Amino acid sequence: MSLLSWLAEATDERPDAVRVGDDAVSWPRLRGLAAAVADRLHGLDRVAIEATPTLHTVVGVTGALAAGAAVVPVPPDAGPRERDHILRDCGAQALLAPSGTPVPGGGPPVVPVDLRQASDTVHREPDPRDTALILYTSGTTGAPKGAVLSRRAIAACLDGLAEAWAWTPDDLLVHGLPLFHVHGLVLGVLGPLRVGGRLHHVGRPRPERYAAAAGSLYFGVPTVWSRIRDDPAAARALRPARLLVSGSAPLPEAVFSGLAALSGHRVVERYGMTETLITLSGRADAPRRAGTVGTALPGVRTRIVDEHGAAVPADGAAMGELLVRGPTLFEGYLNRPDADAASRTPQGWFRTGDVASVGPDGWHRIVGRAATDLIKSGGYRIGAGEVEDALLAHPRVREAAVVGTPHPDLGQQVTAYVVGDGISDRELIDFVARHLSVHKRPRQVRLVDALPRNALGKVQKSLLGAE
Ligand code: MLC
Ligand code: AMP
Repeated sequence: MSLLSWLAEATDERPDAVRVGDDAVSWPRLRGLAAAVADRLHGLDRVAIEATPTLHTVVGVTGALAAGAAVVPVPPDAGPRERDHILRDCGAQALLAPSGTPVPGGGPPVVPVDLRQASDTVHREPDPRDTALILYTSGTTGAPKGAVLSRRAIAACLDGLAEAWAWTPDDLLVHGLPLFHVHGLVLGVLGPLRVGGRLHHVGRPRPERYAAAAGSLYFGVPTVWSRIRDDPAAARALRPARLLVSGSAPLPEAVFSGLAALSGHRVVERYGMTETLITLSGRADAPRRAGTVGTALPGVRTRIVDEHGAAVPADGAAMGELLVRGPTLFEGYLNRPDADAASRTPQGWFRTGDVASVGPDGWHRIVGRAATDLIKSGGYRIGAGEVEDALLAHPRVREAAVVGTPHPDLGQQVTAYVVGDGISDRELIDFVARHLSVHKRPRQVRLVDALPRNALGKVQKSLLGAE
């Protein structure tokens, strides 16, 4: 069966099967546009794409997948440092982007996606074990790593979610999430192309755009749901929907209950990672409980262990690190066997780094993270080390320590403590925003005389308000 099985077969000619911003296409038209992209990419193994929230991205990703290439989304606001790293590390042979897009020296040729060009070539379905996506994601230190995701892992994830959420071709999915991560791209674009059901991507996840879209199924990160809760007219407009889903970061209980009061919906929460795709979720046909991320999806197994690797009791209270295994797991980090080995136990469980508890009924709660150096801000995963490296590249910065601090809208915000010479906080925020993706910039910079260090000289982040 094709990875994008619904798209491969759909005959429905309605002109708005897939709408992104102001552009819309029918299923057969999308198939034809993607086939034209696949014709041009035929024979390539790895194709990067400038992942703007546009129909061009949907067509480009679909076409590259049809051609059997591994797709590498590049965040459109990635600064030169991040873009250079991604393109070099993945060895992309082409970059799908508007003509004239600058590429670093020796970078791949730019191939534009042309929404006027369709083809009726039927490309052979690649092996399910082949790579579908390489998604770059932050670790605690260094530059982002490419997580290699197979076609069958994505298929397993989407089929599990379709079952849990009763997602069918009758749904209209609405969201406005970025198209370079699991949430917006895998669930939010490949989901409808496999499961069926129309898609309306509203460009950016603004409350009034969600309200106006009249969808049946909505996806958002907690920051989006909290902004909708704070806009009662938008929240009330979601009453006719079938299901609201939250993920990528913890949904505060006050947002859950505020939305329930205004919209009549108890949001379904699900949990996942770039490396594991979605592994736990609430269900459409089960009660929703605030503060929990539900039960294991089909084929997924979980284990919660103490610091010695021993399983903690499934009593809803004992906490430990969450380990997962199952058909949705990634193949490994590209070019990083060291990081790969460290991410799994000798028995093959993936270490999520999240601290969790599980009840006797299999309901999981995520209670925190084991490492403080991974920050979740607005649903984006941000490595403290990468932001520190960017700050240290500024000639007047001598020392830098980055932590996540509580933020009412974003969950956590990136806060930087900097020792520098004659430099302003604004200058440093803009400097990071120019070199890395804009969402990785510190929201606050505190200029200090010295960083707190222990006797071994290691920065004591717990004294800096780190969560
Ligand atoms: C601000 N801007 C700057 C700037 N400061 N530009 C240049 N220099 C500066 N110093 C601009 C930005 O470019 C942007 O412009 C605008 O200001 C706001 O930027 P922002 O920080 O992105 O906006 P904000 O409103 O705070 O974003 C909130 C948000 C966003 C919720 C919309 O964080 C978001 O989309 N989050 C989703 C993350 C996500 O999908 N995560 C899933 C990971 S997968 P402009 O022009 O663009 O408005 C995963 C697995 C799983 O976790 O379980 O799902
Ligand atoms: P990413 O790799 O960007 O997909 O981020 C994965 C991380 O997001 C996980 O390790 C969790 O820390 C966090 N996360 C995702 N979904 C949830 C959720 N529902 N509740 C709490 N944390 C979540």
